Amino acid sequence: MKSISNKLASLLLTAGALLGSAAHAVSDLPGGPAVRQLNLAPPATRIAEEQHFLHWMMLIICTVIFVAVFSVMFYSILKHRKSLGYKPATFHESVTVEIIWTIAPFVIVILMALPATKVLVAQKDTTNADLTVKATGYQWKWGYDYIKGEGEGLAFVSTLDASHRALSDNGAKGDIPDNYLLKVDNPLVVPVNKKVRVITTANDVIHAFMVPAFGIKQDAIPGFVRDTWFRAEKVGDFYGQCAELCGKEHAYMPIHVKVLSAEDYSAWVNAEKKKAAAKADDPSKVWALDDLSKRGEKVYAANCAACHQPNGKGAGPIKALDGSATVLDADHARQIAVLLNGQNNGTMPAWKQLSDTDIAAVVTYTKNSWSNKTGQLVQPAEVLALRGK
Ligand code: HEC
Ligand SMILES: [Cu+2]
Repeated sequence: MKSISNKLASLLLTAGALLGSAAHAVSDLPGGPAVRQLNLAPPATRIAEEQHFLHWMMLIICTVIFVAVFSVMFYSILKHRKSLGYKPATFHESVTVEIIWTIAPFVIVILMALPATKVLVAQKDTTNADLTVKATGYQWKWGYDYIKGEGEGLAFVSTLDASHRALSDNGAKGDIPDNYLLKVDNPLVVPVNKKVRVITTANDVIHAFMVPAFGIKQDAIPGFVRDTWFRAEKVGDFYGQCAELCGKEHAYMPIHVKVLSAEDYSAWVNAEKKKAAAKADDPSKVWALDDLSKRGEKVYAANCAACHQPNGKGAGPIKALDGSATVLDADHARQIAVLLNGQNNGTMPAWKQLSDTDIAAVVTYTKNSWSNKTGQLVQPAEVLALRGK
């Protein structure tokens, strides 16, 4: 008896946790999801506002029609049923009725289609953008390239925060931050009140770029470019996610857009430009083994450890790097080629978006870690020479 009631209690607790009322209270995330959110995300752009209006207008029209039609139907069925002795009318082809049931829906459809078309056309108008950013979907992260406008030339990759990933791997036990699985290392930063065109594409499979508060959702398709736009009307942080099932880590490629005032945005651009200049690696630089391996450790932790494990042992179909013949091979080209092109139809993804130095660093690191003690040093120039081959 006791154990049954215990089980029941834990079941109720689990149900409570699912509803969000467990001990670890999660609060609304401004610009992101709210606890027990029912409505669309609070709009931060005109387009999103208009989508709200359309949504509610259509819902109200449909509800009114639903109630009206079903009231008449049930009333007729009940009042005119055979058991009350009702004698049915037996007319055919009432022109009046036919005209009414043609005209009325037609007018309703037009009333709904006109404002919807207006918003749809506005959504698709990506001309005259102040800033153009390319968003590239990767399994499983987003790459952002500032193509045109203030910040042109900036490019970075935006990945889920490792601590959130670890929390998820542990079954989300403990304190859950409000931005759970939405925190990234490098958010997409844009200026407020400027038209931002987002060009979407992908590197491997179809992803989709979605930010509900902006009212945008656009597929990112390998080999194609699509675009969408937004003009954020308030500064703040806004969140979205990849919205196209893109593989097993689909839930781990969030989108964080940071909207800054014009001055803050300029300051951010300047700081990023300085950082990029400082970081810009000269692929002809000749590195020492220790320095490059240290750098490679970071590259490995950020990009490889999720699959190959921090101990290099891999898991299941993910081959171990510890002791791998490819990694141990004295011919550096063999492992560099795996990194540049991927392996086994992309189950090992290509890493050509990493810099020559990062690839050289991670290759050097794997060649000198765990039981791999090759002493081999791979210089960035070797990677550069093999690119595009
Ligand atoms: C999405 C998971 C994933 C990530 C991330 C990943 N790999 Fe792999 N990797 C694989 C899989 C799966 C294979 C095995 C492919 C096959 O079946 O041949 C593999 C194979 C390899 C191989 C060839 C091993 C051999 O013996 O054939 C090397 C080298 C390698 N990965 C290095 C890396 C490095 C370095 C990184 C980080 C930059 C990395 N991988 C990131 C999944 C991944
Ligand atoms: Cu995706």
